Amino acid sequence: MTKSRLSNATVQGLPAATAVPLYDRTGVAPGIVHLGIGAFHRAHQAVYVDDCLAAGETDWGIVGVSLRSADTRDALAPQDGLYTLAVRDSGGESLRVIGSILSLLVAPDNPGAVLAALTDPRTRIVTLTITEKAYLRAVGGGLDAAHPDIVHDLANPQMPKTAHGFLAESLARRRAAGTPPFTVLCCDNLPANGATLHRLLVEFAALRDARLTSDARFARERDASLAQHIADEVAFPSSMVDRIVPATTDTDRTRISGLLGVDDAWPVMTEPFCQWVIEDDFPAGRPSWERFGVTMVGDVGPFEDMKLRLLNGAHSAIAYLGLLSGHATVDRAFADPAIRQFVDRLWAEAIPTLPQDAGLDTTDYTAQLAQRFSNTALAHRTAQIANDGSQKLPQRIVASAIERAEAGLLPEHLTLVIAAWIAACEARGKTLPENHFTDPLDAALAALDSRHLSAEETATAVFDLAGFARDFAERQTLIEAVAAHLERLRQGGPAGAFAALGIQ
Ligand code: CS2
Repeated sequence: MTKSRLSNATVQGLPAATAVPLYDRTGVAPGIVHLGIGAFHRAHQAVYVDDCLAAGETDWGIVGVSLRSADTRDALAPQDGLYTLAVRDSGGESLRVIGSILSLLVAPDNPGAVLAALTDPRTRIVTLTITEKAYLRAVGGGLDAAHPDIVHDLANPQMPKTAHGFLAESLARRRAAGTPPFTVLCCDNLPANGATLHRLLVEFAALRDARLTSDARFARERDASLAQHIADEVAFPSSMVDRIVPATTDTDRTRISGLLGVDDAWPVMTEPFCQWVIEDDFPAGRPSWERFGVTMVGDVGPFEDMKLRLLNGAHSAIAYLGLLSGHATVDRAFADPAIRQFVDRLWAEAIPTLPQDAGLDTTDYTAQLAQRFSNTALAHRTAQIANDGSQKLPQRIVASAIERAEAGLLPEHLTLVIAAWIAACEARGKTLPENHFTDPLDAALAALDSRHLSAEETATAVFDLAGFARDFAERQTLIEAVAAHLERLRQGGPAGAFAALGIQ
């Protein structure tokens, strides 16, 4: 017999051990539109919002938007947006059904519905987790104006595909209607993420202004510069988000549905740890997140740097060195004594690049990270973290390497992570499955690989392609260090590279 589905109708009948929304979901109004409704959002921001809704702040329900695939909408719409959050560690698993997602939209199916949600006066905050590559930055850091999706969105402002296109069009419509702008809250792992998105969106809006000025169909907008409006009147607080969220597997789905007694097509797995630090700049109002563990601050920079450089930097190291050493999950890679020792040394190299006067406790932080990476109940796949290295390494690894080199020190461990990324890319289709992980630079990387270049030629070409250390005077020193590691990885694998660092 097929089980019934998790939904408003079945949620109150779940086993008592599962926490469920106790507030009246029909009384919740949408106040937040979230772009990028993947597992991370559902294990993090949506949970804090669920807490606020349960406390009676009923104006902040979430409209979830996928910019690409219909998968999440197809899984959750039949469940009235409900899904199970499974918090797992060696002590067991606790289940909670989250009710904060009121509806789901798929941008390619219906861009008009997404624009309608964004222009709804009740929408006062737009949050984003669209992954690093969806910000469409060129190698120099500015907007990639030649990207086909940007070209498309400039030519078709009312049928956008990108986050930039949706934000610009909806902010233009709100201004035309006299509706105050929403606050844009970036929740991706980018440095100064709010300021970065602000800068990119102003660039996009300037291109759009220029385009509309020359197009008779949009004469109405001629006098009003959207770029200026976004630059002056829209708030883009930065935020640091942190929770480890491995991709859900079919085994997870079966186990959770068994525990619930009803089917949940897309439960989300996560760890007990959860952190959100947000710059407090919300002119249109916000939920009282601070009541539920969110830290509201004036400057999120130090927290962001510590997280990107210590957590995410180590994650990338574990992913690439783990893959090259045959470890499928973070906990197994981290239990490998050589990788463990390497990560300690990587932290020691990166920590001096963090602000010394911001009250960061890096000893406590790294001890906590070591515990989190050892969580055997998560089975966080190294291949998942390995995706999009060209977009992730600049803020996780290259930025620290540049600062160490500026201080006159050779960042031997940081540069090994870059070499391990290159070697792991080269291993695909050989010792690793062909598409074990992917990268926006895959076509160019495959072309490089087919030329069988020396380690130094490869490192130089990869730095050029990815724009690593582009404006750094001592870029060549970093390239040579990466090349030396890459040569050893090619010859002797991770053991060879570790031996040169005195790691057994
Ligand atoms: C990971 C992050 O996949 C990755 O690149 O490093 O998703 C990481 O798990 C989160 O940032 C943790 O907050």
